Amino acid sequence: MIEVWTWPTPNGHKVHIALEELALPYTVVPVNIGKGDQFKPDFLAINPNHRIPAIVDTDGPGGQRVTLFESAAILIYLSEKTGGRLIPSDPIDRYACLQWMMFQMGGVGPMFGQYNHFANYAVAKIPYAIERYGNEVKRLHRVLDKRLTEAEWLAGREYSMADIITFPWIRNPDRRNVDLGDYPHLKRWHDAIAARPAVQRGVAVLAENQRRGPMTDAERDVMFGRTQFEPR
Ligand SMILES: N[C@@H](CCC(=O)N[C@@H](CS)C(=O)NCC(=O)O)C(=O)O
Repeated sequence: MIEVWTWPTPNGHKVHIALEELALPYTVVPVNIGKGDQFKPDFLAINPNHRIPAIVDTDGPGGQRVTLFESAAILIYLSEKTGGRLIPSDPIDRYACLQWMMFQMGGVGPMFGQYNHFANYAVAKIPYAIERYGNEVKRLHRVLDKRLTEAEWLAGREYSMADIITFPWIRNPDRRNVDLGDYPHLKRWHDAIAARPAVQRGVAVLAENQRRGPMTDAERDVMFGRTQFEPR
């Protein structure tokens, strides 16, 4: 059985969606990152980087217990656990899939996250930072839109982990001040993924805990304060 230590954020949703698409049984361990659960010893034992998502598979390779953090590593693991599903077997498409997964991990996630921080969470509004990351958000949308003019899916011909890892960052475009109508190919891709029943189940995991309204001072302190630099 796979335990998913998670919270309803884009990085958490990637793993929920992949598990649903693969129809793998799993249990959810909520890690309330606004309350500081990511700093608790049981979670730090799985992820010393104190970020969700992480998994524990009690039935890993050779029946061994496996723990994993970093969402891309988790998605590759889940694919391999199921005989390579959701990562194309054709070598060209396979490398395209890995390439776009890295693009999400190195570009989309960090840049969108920084935009969100400076535009929505930071107490001090720093115009340079908001503009810098806002430009990056738009540039990355353009890169994805262009890719999707030449291929139906990010990896090429089939829906794959590259789409699953990117989709949670493209939904809710209002949070990034983005109009998906400006990126018609990306919108076509988004709408096709959003309609998948497994995706709908994945984004519903822990949805009742999703933040509504502005971040409280206590949450801000946990996420961006001293605790961030002095994990317990
Ligand atoms: N590169 C990591 C990023 C994980 C990440 O940033 N998770 C966020 C939620 S989306 C988190 O746990 N934040 C808690 C904190 O900042 O203390 C991954 O892809 O798994």
